[in-house]
Amino acid sequence: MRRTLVLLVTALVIAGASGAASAQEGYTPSAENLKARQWFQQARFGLFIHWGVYAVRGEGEWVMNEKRVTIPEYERDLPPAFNPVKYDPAAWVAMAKAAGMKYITITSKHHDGFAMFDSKVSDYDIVDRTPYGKDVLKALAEACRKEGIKLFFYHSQLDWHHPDYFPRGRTGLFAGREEKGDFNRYLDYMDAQLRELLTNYGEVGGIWFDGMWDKPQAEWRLAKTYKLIHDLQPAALVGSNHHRKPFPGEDFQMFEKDLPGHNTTGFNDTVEIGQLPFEMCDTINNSWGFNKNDGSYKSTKQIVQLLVKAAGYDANLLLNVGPRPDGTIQPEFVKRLAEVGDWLKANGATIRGTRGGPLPPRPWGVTTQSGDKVYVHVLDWSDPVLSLPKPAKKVVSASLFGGGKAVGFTLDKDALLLRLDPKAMDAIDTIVVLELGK
Ligand code: FHN
Repeated sequence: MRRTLVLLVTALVIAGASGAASAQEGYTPSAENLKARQWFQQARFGLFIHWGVYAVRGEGEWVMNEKRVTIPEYERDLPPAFNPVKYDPAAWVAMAKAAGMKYITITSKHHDGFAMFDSKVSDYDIVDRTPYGKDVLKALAEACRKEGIKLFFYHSQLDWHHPDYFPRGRTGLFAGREEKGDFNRYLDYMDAQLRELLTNYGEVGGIWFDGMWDKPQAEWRLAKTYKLIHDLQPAALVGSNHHRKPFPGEDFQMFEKDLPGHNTTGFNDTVEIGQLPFEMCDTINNSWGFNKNDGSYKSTKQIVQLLVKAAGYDANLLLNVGPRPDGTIQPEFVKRLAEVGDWLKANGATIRGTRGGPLPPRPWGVTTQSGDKVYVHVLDWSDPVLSLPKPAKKVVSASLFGGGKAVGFTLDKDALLLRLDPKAMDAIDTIVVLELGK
């Protein structure tokens, strides 16, 4: 699956960029939007939630395309079986908060085209087609508002269900749709659902688009869609997972499964780094949607180090869970999020509210900074001396974060040498605080 996805996305992205042509040229972010971008950069950590009727199959969110399930089969088998009676949005929000997260990004509609909210422009939604019959996004929005957690909506531009998503892209070719349709009618439908999301759920943190890579040649009318969002909610941040340089009208840049500028996935090779706030998204196991067969969980140490590295790259980490069809979140995810939360309770000041740098990321770790403090995050180093380029400002003191134990240091012509006591090294992240003077 992953290899096909990588090849697919790469091929698509390389296939050229007409989408860019229709971006929001001349877009000037509003004062509210710039303020929201600052908040976003300070937040550093969010919860990604891939939830939909595909959870019923427990084979991830691409099951319709991978198992070549036709629309009639999908409609017959999944929505009628989706009844999350144990869904407790307050518990989800409490879990995110305890993990030290400041926002939640949930799938309002994924590639299968099924709306996880009460849409008036389609009955292919959770209220009209499931025994559960309630708007799970409405309940989550309320729970978030109560706890001061911002809510973002992931929205798939790619749609394997809508008849007017035509000409088809490279996916959704086994859904059994007729070879005809009007793409602009599909985009009208998409804009209508976006209007519902930005009108009926209170303040929305932003829209997380995905799927443009399915038809990069297409005329996506981005200017119209982005303007709609900025007009309805000026502070809402628009981002699109198109794996290219941000288009005018976008307010943040995301990187899927890679730190900014890296390309371990194969589909981040066309990404150009822009000037917008960064966000990296990743899974705890290897799946976005609930996958009962996927036990390849990252350790809590790996997750914390990912969060720290992301901060060192001046990026947020949006960490994913795929809830089960009954509405619960599997214990392997809950346990790791709680442990990350414990780590952040002790060390959050070295991540949240900081910017990446001043030193670019290194093989041994990263730095984050806030005011005259620089946090040196030693993630992978065992020698007693660590050499860093000499900071521009004078180093007044060096000490271990949390305990304040002094760390010996020497400044020579162009290097700062930190003397690290192996006994004081932390298994996850040894944080040396440098106080900088004038
Ligand atoms: O196809 C999607 C996938 O299902 C998931 O939503 C990820 C999340 O970033 N994005 C796409 C793959 O690039």
